[in-house]
Amino acid sequence: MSAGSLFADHALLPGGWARDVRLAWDAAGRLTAVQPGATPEPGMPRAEGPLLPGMPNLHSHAFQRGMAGLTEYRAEAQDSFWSWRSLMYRFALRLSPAQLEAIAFGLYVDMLEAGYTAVCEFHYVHHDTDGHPYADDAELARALLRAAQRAGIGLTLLPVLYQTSGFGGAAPAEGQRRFIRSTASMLRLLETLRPACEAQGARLGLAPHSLRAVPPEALRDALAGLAAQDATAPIHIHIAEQTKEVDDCLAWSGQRPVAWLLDHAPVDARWCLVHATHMDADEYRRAAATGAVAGLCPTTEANLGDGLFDLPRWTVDGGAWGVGSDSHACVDAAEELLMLEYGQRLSRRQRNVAATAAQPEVATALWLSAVGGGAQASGRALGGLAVGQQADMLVLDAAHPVLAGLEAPQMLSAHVFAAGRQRPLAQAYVAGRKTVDAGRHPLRAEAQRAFVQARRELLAGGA
Ligand code: NGQ
Ligand code: ZN
Repeated sequence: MSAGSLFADHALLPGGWARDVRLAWDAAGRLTAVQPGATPEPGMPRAEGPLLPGMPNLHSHAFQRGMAGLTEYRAEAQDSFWSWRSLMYRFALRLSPAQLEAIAFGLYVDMLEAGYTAVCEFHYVHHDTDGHPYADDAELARALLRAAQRAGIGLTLLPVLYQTSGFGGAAPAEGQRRFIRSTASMLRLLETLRPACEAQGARLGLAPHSLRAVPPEALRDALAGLAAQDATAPIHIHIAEQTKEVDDCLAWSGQRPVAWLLDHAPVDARWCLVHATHMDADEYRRAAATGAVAGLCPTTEANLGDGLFDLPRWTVDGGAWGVGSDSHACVDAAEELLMLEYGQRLSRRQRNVAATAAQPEVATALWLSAVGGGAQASGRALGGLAVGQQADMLVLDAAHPVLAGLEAPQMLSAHVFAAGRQRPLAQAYVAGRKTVDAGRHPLRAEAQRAFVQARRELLAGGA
């Protein structure tokens, strides 16, 4: 990596839009200067359009990209999240390490072209197809690390603890055999992965899959073990995605999942509550007050029929949130924000729900909040265009017909709300390094070939 600089006529800083911004970063890709109202130094590179902070993608199951679009048919009389999950398990059971790497590589290249400059990988397919550990227990995690490295995307790796098939210690199902590990083996896996993560600047955290999959003692022991290794590591959990999950948790404990978690775990700003979809008023208030990030995956939550998160109820108490592409039926940061805002509009019969008095431009408000929450959930310095943060940046294509002639905030607004399936993004930088130019990743063709080949193999081998 090498130090660099950029001048932007318009840049979206954490406090809002600024003009004539001079940015500089050091050899590690960390911003050392962000000066509005500056004059460009002679020969300084200029951004071709408005500069945005790159979006951290806070929730990904990379392998699911290989089955995107392939579950949109009637499999049961009344399809649901649970019938989708059966199809997904069948797919997960066939995956080889090489196929995972190819799918993840293709996905991460897509992400970089789609506005995501970092990803949190919630990684739970650990073992071989028989459910036995690979000779190298970290085999599949290493495939993800390599894929991220080759694509040039930032990574937070979250190995997933998975032990039971339901509340109350229900034994795992046969179809879950690749996910299961003891708490001790998880803590060893984290130790094994730490040097590889450090070598490529990836952050290592932990993801107890859900309260359905991790019994209370295991949750407690895993958190204690993690804290002994890294007391500030990010912790992600699927928490209340489906109403059945809420009902089952009530039947087991007398409490709803978010309330149970808040009473039994040290939830704080390290935590990301993924799919905190079903909360009562008390849970919204209490969970927001912990400083945890709500991990919202609007297109996946729509695709799977989860339900709607109540954004204003969360933000009124200062709740942090970010977005993830989760199952990757859609891979586009702007589209997640559009879906999030539209869900709120549909349920409230209002417009511009995420806008505030301080930030009336709704796309700007959405983008900044999602960057802040995504950075926090990533456990990395990705918090936007400010000194000390990593130089993860996007340049809007000001010449694109959807944007041409507009003011900078309108360009972002058009990008989120009016671009349809076009994508007016010109460049992406990760840690100051240009990874996308003219909307294209240099390894796009190679990545797409590998992805298509892996998917073809998986479908040919499929039941
Ligand atoms: C997952 N995905 O781990 O891939 C889950 C489904 C489950 C989402 N929740 C499996 N979107 O929750 O049991
Ligand atoms: Zn998930």
